Amino acid sequence: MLPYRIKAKYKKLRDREKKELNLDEIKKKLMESLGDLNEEEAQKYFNLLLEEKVPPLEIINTALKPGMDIVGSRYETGEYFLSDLMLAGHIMKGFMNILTPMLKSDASGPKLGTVVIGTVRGDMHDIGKNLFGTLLIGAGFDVLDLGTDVAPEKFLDKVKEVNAVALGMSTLLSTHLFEMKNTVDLFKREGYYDKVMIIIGGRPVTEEFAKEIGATYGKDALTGVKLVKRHLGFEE
Ligand code: B12
Repeated sequence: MLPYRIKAKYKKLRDREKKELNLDEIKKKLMESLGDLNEEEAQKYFNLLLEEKVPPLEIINTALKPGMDIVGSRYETGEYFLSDLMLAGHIMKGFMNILTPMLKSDASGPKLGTVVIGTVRGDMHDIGKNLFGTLLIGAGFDVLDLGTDVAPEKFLDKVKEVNAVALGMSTLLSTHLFEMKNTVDLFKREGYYDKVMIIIGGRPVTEEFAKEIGATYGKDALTGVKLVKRHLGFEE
């Protein structure tokens, strides 16, 4: 517990900052401090946005994801190392833990079916995939999340087992796009391709690639959920 005097001083500082910065500036500060891996600053601006009731998806799309893109670019140019990617993942997960319950909150009403999701074999990135799963739950789906590093056979087995209405695959590694094709090809070989919608997403995935392998392309998690709903006849 912070002593009262320190708490009051901190609150005064925050109030001053709130008055001096508009919402767009606070989002930019959050993006930059995440890009700089300055956890304390990032936490401060994140809290300000929550206090201002900025919707969780807006915080993700306009501040957190762009902040992670800065980290990615700095890694690419050699300014950051693997340990920095790990720290970025850790900070981002902390924020997602706070936002996830808010994104799930309107998950009442009838269930729309089960969607199996996972990150392809060899890939450990899961933040975007988890966001997709959370938004699916918020939209009324049951989600079976197979986690990361998922082999094509496991995707197929689970889709069969739970009679899934859709399969969502994620990868952030351009070197692992082929695992998406492997999975779709397995579904085709096993006669399961026409029984389930297959949607793919992640940084290196393009509309063209999705078309080429015979899957639906979700450019982001929210668009992906809308496409699944539309495919099943639930979306306007
Ligand atoms: C954090 C991070 C990590 C963390 C991941 C932590 C975790 N638990 O996920 C760790 C440290 C583990 C990591 C490791 C590595 N990483 Co990394 N990582 C990142 C970083 C900085 C951020 C990723 C992120 O979480 N973004 C935020 C989320 C919200 O965005 P997102 O996942 O893209 O999701 C959005 C969309 O893509 C979409 N989406 C995602 N999945 C799906 C699925 C569906 C169905 C739908 C509809 C939508 C959808 O929805 C979201 C938006 O709404 C990126 C850089 C970047 N610009 O993305 C590099 C990046 C992806 N990593 C990269 C690399 C090279 C690696 C390593 C190989 C490094 C190494 N030398 O070991 C390893 C790979 C380990 C492995 N086998 O997987 C490269 C990949 C380059 C390439 N050729 O593809 C990137 C692009 C960095 C760079 N610019 O060089 N990484």
